[in-house]
Amino acid sequence: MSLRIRNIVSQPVAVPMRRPLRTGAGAVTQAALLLIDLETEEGITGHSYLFGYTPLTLKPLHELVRGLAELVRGDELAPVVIDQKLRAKARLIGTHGLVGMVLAGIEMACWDALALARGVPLVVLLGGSPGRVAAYNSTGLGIMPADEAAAEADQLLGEGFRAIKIRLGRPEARDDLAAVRAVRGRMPEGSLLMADFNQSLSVAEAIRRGRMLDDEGLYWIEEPVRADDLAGCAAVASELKTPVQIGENFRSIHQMREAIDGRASDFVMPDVQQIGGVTAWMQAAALAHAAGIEMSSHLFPEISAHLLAVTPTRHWLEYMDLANPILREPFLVRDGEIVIPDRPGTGLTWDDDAVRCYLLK
Ligand code: SMN
Ligand code: MG
Repeated sequence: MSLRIRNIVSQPVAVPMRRPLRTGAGAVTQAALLLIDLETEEGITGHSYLFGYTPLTLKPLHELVRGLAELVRGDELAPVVIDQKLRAKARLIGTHGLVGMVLAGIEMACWDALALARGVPLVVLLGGSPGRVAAYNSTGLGIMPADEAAAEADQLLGEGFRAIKIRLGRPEARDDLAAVRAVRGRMPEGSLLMADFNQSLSVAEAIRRGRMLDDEGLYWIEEPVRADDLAGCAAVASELKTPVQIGENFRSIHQMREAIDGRASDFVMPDVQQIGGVTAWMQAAALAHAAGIEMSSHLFPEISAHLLAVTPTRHWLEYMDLANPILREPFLVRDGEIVIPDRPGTGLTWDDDAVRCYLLK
């Protein structure tokens, strides 16, 4: 049975965060989400959401969804074809930034609707099977004093995870070091600590601070310098023993290919929204596979779980709970693994009462 797109609508919500997060690139205190519903003539509705980083982006994103929907109304629900059509229409303005985010959101909603129509989880449509994916707890450990970080690490591990991530980039390197040591001191043998600078350092400073941290047992150092300075990333990666991780700011598979070609990092972690959706993720997974590089996810744990399950070099899923307050059935975490729900589609459905409560007017 083929489906036809009837309409694509969206709702901007500002959702409270369980643990507001201070990063080296500013604080995230509420989750600015755009909930997308792709309605078909046949009555099946696909869902996806975008993360707007700040509520300021939500109205423009909402307007872009409305405008782009006009271009595919009545079209057959074929995610790759729809995506190619919309990308061709957006070629002059380019497919980065807010436009790129909306293209990815529409594409993800197409895949969800298709999986719903087939009656299978997205992972099954992609050739995999539902199961569990190893996750690290990224819901806290913002930039905060060392003793508070240690206490928060206890909470994050207490949720059953064996890997967590700390944000770094305090004004003084010694304060980062103190926080890492305080957190490490609370972690059981065999558990992993990732660290994220959110692009806050110069190349020279990243090498200096990286060397200070090199014997602290960090599993990776993420985005030490500007994400688009691939040569700078490569310089840092070649100087440090600790693996360097980048990817949440890859805006296309082409940028990811440049990063891999330039040996900008040891690991990669695309963001499904920024890389361009499900199809782009699968292509990114092929690039990482061909290069023999471990690939993790960034945000969007719900759809990323399906995608990582069919990613040949799958590494770690970033567990964030940003969308939980507006989900009817938040995804379960068991023993530090996210459980891919054995229900059709991605498994995203909105809690309508909560959505009404957090709707941005
Ligand atoms: C991050 C990015 C965006 C929002 C919150 C946190 C961070 C991460 O870079 O990798 O989790
Ligand atoms: Mg990051």
